Amino acid sequence: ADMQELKRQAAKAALDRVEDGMRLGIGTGSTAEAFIRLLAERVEGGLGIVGVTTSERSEALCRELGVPTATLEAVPQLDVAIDGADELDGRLRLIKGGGGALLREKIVAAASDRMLVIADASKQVETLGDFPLPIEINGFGLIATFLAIQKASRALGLDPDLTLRRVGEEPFITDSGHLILDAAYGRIEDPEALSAALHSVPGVVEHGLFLGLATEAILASADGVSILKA
Ligand code: DER
Repeated sequence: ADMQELKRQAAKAALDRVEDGMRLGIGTGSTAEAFIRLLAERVEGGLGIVGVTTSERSEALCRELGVPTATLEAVPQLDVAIDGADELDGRLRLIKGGGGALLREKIVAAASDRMLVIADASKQVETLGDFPLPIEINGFGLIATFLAIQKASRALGLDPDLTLRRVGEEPFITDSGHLILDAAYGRIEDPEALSAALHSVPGVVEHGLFLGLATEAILASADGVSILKA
Protein backbone atom coordinates (compact mmCIF):
# COMPACT_ATOMS: atom_id res chain seq x y z
CA ALA A 1 0.00 0.00 0.00
CA ASP A 2 1.28 3.49 -0.71
CA MET A 3 2.05 5.99 2.02
CA GLN A 4 -1.25 7.87 1.69
CA GLU A 5 -3.15 4.62 2.05
CA LEU A 6 -1.16 3.73 5.19
CA LYS A 7 -2.01 7.11 6.73
CA ARG A 8 -5.65 6.53 5.86
CA GLN A 9 -5.62 3.09 7.50
CA ALA A 10 -4.14 4.48 10.71
CA ALA A 11 -6.68 7.32 10.65
CA LYS A 12 -9.56 4.88 10.12
CA ALA A 13 -8.44 2.75 13.06
CA ALA A 14 -8.39 5.88 15.23
CA LEU A 15 -11.85 6.86 14.03
CA ASP A 16 -13.16 3.46 15.17
CA ARG A 17 -12.27 4.64 18.70
CA VAL A 18 -14.33 7.82 18.48
CA GLU A 19 -17.71 7.67 20.23
CA ASP A 20 -20.78 9.89 20.04
CA GLY A 21 -20.53 12.89 22.34
CA MET A 22 -16.73 12.94 22.49
CA ARG A 23 -14.70 16.12 22.65
CA LEU A 24 -11.71 15.65 20.35
CA GLY A 25 -8.32 17.31 19.98
CA ILE A 26 -7.70 17.42 16.25
CA GLY A 27 -4.09 17.34 15.06
CA THR A 28 -2.20 18.83 12.15
CA GLY A 29 -0.39 17.29 9.19
CA SER A 30 -1.19 14.88 6.39
CA THR A 31 -2.19 11.95 8.62
CA ALA A 32 -4.38 14.19 10.79
CA GLU A 33 -5.98 15.51 7.60
CA ALA A 34 -6.78 11.96 6.50
CA PHE A 35 -8.47 11.58 9.90
CA ILE A 36 -10.44 14.83 9.46
CA ARG A 37 -11.73 13.67 6.07
CA LEU A 38 -12.91 10.32 7.47
CA LEU A 39 -14.34 12.04 10.57
CA ALA A 40 -16.34 14.38 8.33
CA GLU A 41 -18.02 11.37 6.68
CA ARG A 42 -19.06 10.02 10.10
CA VAL A 43 -20.33 13.46 11.16
CA GLU A 44 -22.40 13.58 7.99
CA GLY A 45 -23.77 10.18 9.05
CA GLY A 46 -24.88 11.60 12.40
CA LEU A 47 -21.85 11.25 14.72
CA GLY A 48 -22.11 13.95 17.37
CA ILE A 49 -18.64 15.23 18.26
CA VAL A 50 -16.87 18.56 18.69
CA GLY A 51 -13.23 19.15 17.78
CA VAL A 52 -10.61 21.59 19.00
CA THR A 53 -8.12 22.01 16.17
CA THR A 54 -4.38 22.57 16.51
CA SER A 55 -3.77 24.83 13.51
CA GLU A 56 -5.49 27.28 11.19
CA ARG A 57 -4.93 24.71 8.46
CA SER A 58 -6.84 21.96 10.29
CA GLU A 59 -9.49 24.46 11.35
CA ALA A 60 -10.08 25.48 7.74
CA LEU A 61 -10.38 21.85 6.63
CA CYS A 62 -12.87 21.07 9.42
CA ARG A 63 -14.95 24.14 8.48
CA GLU A 64 -14.84 23.18 4.79
CA LEU A 65 -15.98 19.62 5.54
CA GLY A 66 -18.56 20.46 8.21
CA VAL A 67 -16.77 19.01 11.26
CA PRO A 68 -18.05 20.97 14.30
CA THR A 69 -15.20 22.81 16.05
CA ALA A 70 -14.86 24.86 19.22
CA THR A 71 -12.08 26.84 20.84
CA LEU A 72 -10.04 25.34 23.67
CA GLU A 73 -11.34 28.24 25.79
CA ALA A 74 -14.89 26.98 25.26
CA VAL A 75 -13.99 23.29 25.71
CA PRO A 76 -10.96 23.18 28.05
CA GLN A 77 -11.10 19.44 28.77
CA LEU A 78 -10.94 16.96 25.91
CA ASP A 79 -11.50 13.20 25.85
CA VAL A 80 -8.85 12.30 23.29
CA ALA A 81 -6.41 14.10 21.03
CA ILE A 82 -5.73 12.41 17.68
CA ASP A 83 -2.55 13.59 15.97
CA GLY A 84 0.37 12.52 13.84
CA ALA A 85 4.06 12.41 14.71
CA ASP A 86 7.38 12.82 12.94
CA GLU A 87 9.08 10.19 15.09
CA LEU A 88 8.03 7.96 17.98
CA ASP A 89 10.02 5.55 20.14
CA GLY A 90 8.99 2.39 21.96
CA ARG A 91 7.99 4.38 25.05
CA LEU A 92 5.64 6.60 22.99
CA ARG A 93 7.91 9.59 23.30
CA LEU A 94 7.46 11.72 20.19
CA ILE A 95 9.10 14.30 18.03
CA LYS A 96 6.45 16.53 16.49
CA GLY A 97 6.38 19.91 14.77
CA GLY A 98 7.27 19.03 11.20
CA GLY A 99 4.09 20.88 10.23
CA GLY A 100 4.90 23.88 12.42
CA ALA A 101 1.95 23.41 14.80
CA LEU A 102 3.72 21.96 17.84
CA LEU A 103 2.67 24.67 20.32
CA ARG A 104 -1.08 24.27 19.91
CA GLU A 105 -0.66 20.51 19.40
CA LYS A 106 1.09 20.19 22.76
CA ILE A 107 -1.41 22.45 24.56
CA VAL A 108 -4.32 20.44 23.12
CA ALA A 109 -2.64 17.10 23.89
CA ALA A 110 -2.04 18.22 27.48
CA ALA A 111 -5.72 19.21 27.80
CA SER A 112 -6.82 15.71 26.65
CA ASP A 113 -7.35 12.63 28.82
CA ARG A 114 -5.70 10.50 26.15
CA MET A 115 -3.57 11.07 23.05
CA LEU A 116 -3.81 8.69 20.10
CA VAL A 117 -0.90 8.99 17.68
CA ILE A 118 -1.68 7.96 14.09
CA ALA A 119 1.20 7.28 11.75
CA ASP A 120 2.71 4.98 9.19
CA ALA A 121 4.94 2.47 10.92
CA SER A 122 8.11 3.96 9.42
CA LYS A 123 7.84 6.77 12.01
CA GLN A 124 8.84 4.38 14.81
CA VAL A 125 12.53 4.59 15.72
CA GLU A 126 14.81 3.08 18.35
CA THR A 127 16.10 6.46 19.51
CA LEU A 128 14.60 9.90 18.80
CA GLY A 129 16.63 12.54 17.04
CA ASP A 130 17.16 11.57 13.43
CA PHE A 131 14.29 13.93 12.59
CA PRO A 132 15.48 17.47 13.39
CA LEU A 133 13.79 18.67 16.59
CA PRO A 134 11.54 21.71 15.94
CA ILE A 135 11.99 24.41 18.60
CA GLU A 136 9.46 27.25 18.67
CA ILE A 137 11.12 30.51 19.72
CA ASN A 138 9.82 33.99 20.38
CA GLY A 139 12.23 35.53 17.88
CA PHE A 140 13.13 38.59 19.96
CA GLY A 141 16.93 38.46 19.87
CA LEU A 142 16.99 35.43 17.55
CA ILE A 143 20.77 35.03 17.64
CA ALA A 144 20.88 35.32 21.43
CA THR A 145 18.33 32.50 21.69
CA PHE A 146 20.20 30.49 19.05
CA LEU A 147 23.42 30.77 21.13
CA ALA A 148 21.59 29.96 24.38
CA ILE A 149 20.11 26.79 22.84
CA GLN A 150 23.55 25.77 21.62
CA LYS A 151 25.01 26.36 25.12
CA ALA A 152 22.22 24.41 26.85
CA SER A 153 22.64 21.54 24.35
CA ARG A 154 26.41 21.42 24.77
CA ALA A 155 25.96 21.21 28.54
CA LEU A 156 24.30 17.84 27.80
CA GLY A 157 27.07 16.77 25.44
CA LEU A 158 24.91 17.50 22.39
CA ASP A 159 25.93 19.78 19.54
CA PRO A 160 23.03 20.27 17.12
CA ASP A 161 23.08 22.12 13.81
CA LEU A 162 20.36 24.77 14.20
CA THR A 163 18.50 26.02 11.13
CA LEU A 164 15.89 28.79 11.04
CA ARG A 165 12.89 27.30 9.25
CA ARG A 166 12.06 29.29 6.14
CA VAL A 167 9.31 29.33 3.53
CA GLY A 168 11.25 30.30 0.42
CA GLU A 169 13.42 33.23 1.53
CA GLU A 170 11.16 34.30 4.39
CA PRO A 171 11.26 32.87 7.93
CA PHE A 172 8.31 30.53 8.66
CA ILE A 173 5.87 32.21 11.08
CA THR A 174 3.70 29.92 13.25
CA ASP A 175 -0.05 30.43 13.90
CA SER A 176 1.03 32.02 17.19
CA GLY A 177 3.43 34.44 15.44
CA HIS A 178 6.66 32.71 16.48
CA LEU A 179 9.69 31.36 14.61
CA ILE A 180 10.93 27.77 14.44
CA LEU A 181 14.50 26.53 14.70
CA ASP A 182 15.05 22.96 13.51
CA ALA A 183 17.76 21.31 15.61
CA ALA A 184 19.54 18.32 14.07
CA TYR A 185 20.57 16.39 17.19
CA GLY A 186 21.10 13.07 15.42
CA ARG A 187 20.41 10.94 18.50
CA ILE A 188 18.72 12.11 21.72
CA GLU A 189 19.61 9.58 24.41
CA ASP A 190 17.89 11.48 27.23
CA PRO A 191 14.82 13.33 25.85
CA GLU A 192 13.66 14.33 29.35
CA ALA A 193 16.96 16.06 30.11
CA LEU A 194 16.93 17.86 26.76
CA SER A 195 13.31 18.94 27.23
CA ALA A 196 14.13 20.51 30.61
CA ALA A 197 17.28 22.17 29.24
CA LEU A 198 15.39 23.73 26.33
CA HIS A 199 12.59 24.96 28.59
CA SER A 200 15.25 26.71 30.69
CA VAL A 201 16.13 28.99 27.73
CA PRO A 202 13.98 32.16 28.07
CA GLY A 203 13.44 32.68 24.33
CA VAL A 204 12.19 29.14 23.81
CA VAL A 205 8.37 29.02 23.75
CA GLU A 206 8.02 25.23 23.27
CA HIS A 207 9.70 22.32 21.50
CA GLY A 208 8.65 19.18 19.63
CA LEU A 209 9.55 16.57 22.25
CA PHE A 210 6.17 15.20 23.45
CA LEU A 211 6.95 13.24 26.62
CA GLY A 212 4.32 11.54 28.77
CA LEU A 213 1.50 12.75 26.50
CA ALA A 214 0.81 9.97 24.01
CA THR A 215 -1.16 7.09 25.54
CA GLU A 216 -1.37 4.93 22.42
CA ALA A 217 -0.08 4.80 18.87
CA ILE A 218 -1.81 3.28 15.84
CA LEU A 219 0.83 2.35 13.29
CA ALA A 220 -0.02 1.22 9.77
CA SER A 221 2.29 -0.84 7.58
CA ALA A 222 1.88 -3.12 4.60
CA ASP A 223 1.28 -5.94 7.11
CA GLY A 224 -1.69 -4.12 8.66
CA VAL A 225 -2.30 -1.93 11.69
CA SER A 226 -0.54 -2.40 15.03
CA ILE A 227 -1.20 -0.75 18.39
CA LEU A 228 1.54 0.52 20.69
CA LYS A 229 0.51 1.33 24.26
CA ALA A 230 2.44 3.36 26.85
O1 DER B 1 3.72 18.80 12.63
C1 DER B 1 3.25 17.85 13.23
O2 DER B 1 3.41 17.68 14.47
C2 DER B 1 2.58 16.77 12.44
O3 DER B 1 1.65 16.08 13.24
C3 DER B 1 3.68 15.82 11.98
O4 DER B 1 4.38 15.47 13.09
C4 DER B 1 3.14 14.59 11.27
O5 DER B 1 2.82 15.00 9.99
P1 DER B 1 2.47 13.92 8.87
O6 DER B 1 1.25 13.19 9.40
O7 DER B 1 2.17 14.77 7.67
O8 DER B 1 3.66 13.04 8.71
